Amino acid sequence: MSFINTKAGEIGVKVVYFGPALAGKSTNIRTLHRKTRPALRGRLDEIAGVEPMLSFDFAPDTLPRIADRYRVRLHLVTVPGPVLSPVSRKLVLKGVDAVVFVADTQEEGGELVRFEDNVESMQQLLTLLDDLGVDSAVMPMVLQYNKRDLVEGTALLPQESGHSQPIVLSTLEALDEAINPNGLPTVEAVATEGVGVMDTLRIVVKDLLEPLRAEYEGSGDRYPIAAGSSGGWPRV
Ligand SMILES: Nc1nc2c(ncn2[C@@H]2O[C@H](COP(=O)(O)OP(=O)(O)OP(=O)(O)O)[C@@H](O)[C@H]2O)c(=O)[nH]1
Ligand SMILES: [Mg+2]
Repeated sequence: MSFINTKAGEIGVKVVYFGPALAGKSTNIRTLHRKTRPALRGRLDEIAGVEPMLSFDFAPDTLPRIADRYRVRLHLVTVPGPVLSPVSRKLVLKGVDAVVFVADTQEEGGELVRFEDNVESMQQLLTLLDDLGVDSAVMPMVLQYNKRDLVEGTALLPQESGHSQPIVLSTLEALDEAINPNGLPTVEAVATEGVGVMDTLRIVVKDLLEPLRAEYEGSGDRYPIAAGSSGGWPRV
């Protein structure tokens, strides 16, 4: 649910990075924080502990203003990795405007991520959105297929990972079939190297602009504002 800050001249939207443990959600957020200009972004907030979370906000200067005057400020937040309690994930999802689902294309090896974890995590996401009354069919969502640098059959060095079994990768076709039946946009990524990270965010934000315009420029119905008008009151 977006919110308007008239004093700052901004509309805030919440983009949640969801996905199974160790898929690379935090790496995405850290990379984005590093790559954005300090003048445009807030501080990287980190909550440590058993349910770690990361967040920061960022107002891209390349986005068009909404209702001629409001900048869009993105509030990017990760859900906690270990699924101790779905309640905390649900709380993070409260008020969500868009989701980046980070899937791990590594099936086995090293940190032992499994194909089923992606499937379970997607099911959990859809259930939680439903619980929150969010229509997942219309909410902007992008799937990021991460860890595309890993090479099938090679072994991670024991000192890096603590494991030495060979890496098995999920095929993108199998993942698409299992977690993307409706053909959401997908981006292949290597979050540790920054590959695909900006592209993922760009796609989801592009899909957010239309609903924001509809909401604040009243393009639909009750309180229409003339196109190009700078004096109208946005609908809040
Ligand atoms: N090889 C490779 N490793 C990656 C990539 N992205 C993340 N990792 C590694 O995967 C591990 C988990 O990354 P995180 O970003 O902490 O994952 P997360 O989804 O935030 O994990 P939780 O918060 O525990 O759920 C770390 O060791 C990362 O360095 C990638 O693209 N390639
Ligand atoms: Mg994390």
